[in-house]
Amino acid sequence: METSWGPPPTTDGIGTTLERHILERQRAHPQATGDFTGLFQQVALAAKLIASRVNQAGLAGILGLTGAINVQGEEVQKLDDFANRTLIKCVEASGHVCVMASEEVEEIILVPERYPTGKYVLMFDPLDGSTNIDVNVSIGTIFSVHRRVTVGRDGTLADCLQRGSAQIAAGYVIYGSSTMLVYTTGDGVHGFTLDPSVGEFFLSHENIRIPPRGKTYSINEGNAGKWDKPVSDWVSWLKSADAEAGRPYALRYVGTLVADFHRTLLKGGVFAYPGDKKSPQGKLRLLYECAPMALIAEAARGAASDGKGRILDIVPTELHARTPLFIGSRDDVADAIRFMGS
Ligand code: FDP
Repeated sequence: METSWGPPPTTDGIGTTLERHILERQRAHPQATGDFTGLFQQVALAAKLIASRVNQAGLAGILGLTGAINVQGEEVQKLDDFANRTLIKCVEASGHVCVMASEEVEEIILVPERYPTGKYVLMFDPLDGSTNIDVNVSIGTIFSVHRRVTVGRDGTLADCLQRGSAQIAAGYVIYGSSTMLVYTTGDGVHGFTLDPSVGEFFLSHENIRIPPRGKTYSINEGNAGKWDKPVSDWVSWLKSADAEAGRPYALRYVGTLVADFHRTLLKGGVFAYPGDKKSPQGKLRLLYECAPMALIAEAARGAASDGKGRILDIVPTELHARTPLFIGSRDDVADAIRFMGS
């Protein structure tokens, strides 16, 4: 059965803003200081600033490259750079974090001396799907929040290298036909749609659950020549006809993780970026992409695996570590794991 989404009714008829939603949940924890709500407000502000820039991209002279090469060896787009600077600027002055890390920056990002530090660690992929920026296809921002594990003014690398299951929140923003922010604090996944006329995110997708099985698979088939046999066998199986089992699956691939994951979250199915002969660890980054999406997937009753075990159990050894990823509907991910183990 298809779920139809929309704002849930409120007693005052105003709608539930992102801030109100987080505040109400915080009140359930008497020890809460409001710090977490404060951090979220800054992330949401950055998302609105980025969304506004994305919407004007063709007009504002910010399409194209900066000329720089990032830590991943990729050409930096102007919008990538804008999104990265915006997130850092919005969050660093707020006093809620002790350290940050960005997919675009080689080392950890410390809070300048002029600002206080706080107990949280924020990691983010400021603009996911860079190759889709110039062609007006959905792009996104991904973020992950941990509690610090070190003491002292500044956070350290150890605060960033925590396993995914230690995340206290994760989310993403999709700049698509509308701008949406989806987040979890581990118990339930909630989606908010930006109303650009008021500049607020309103609850539109309450308690999202991934269907246990879907009808689509999402993978870059252009890499098929480099795949290992288990991946080739799995994809061939997904494409083989078995009407009773609902196969063949349809292929959907945007090439922006946020967009491919968002569709999978709402409709079910499986997204994969496996390792291959050239890149055994695949392409996607554990800390900025896979772990936050895995927290969301599991909180929505789906699953996320590297083909062997839970993504959330992986202990990162470096800031920019990569991992193979199979994510989405519980039964579809279980099928993938079965093939990977064969
Ligand atoms: P991009 O390089 O365009 O920023 O990790 C980045 C990412 O996009 C993901 O968003 C996306 O799922 C994947 O790479 C696409 O990679 P391919 O072009 O190799 O399919």
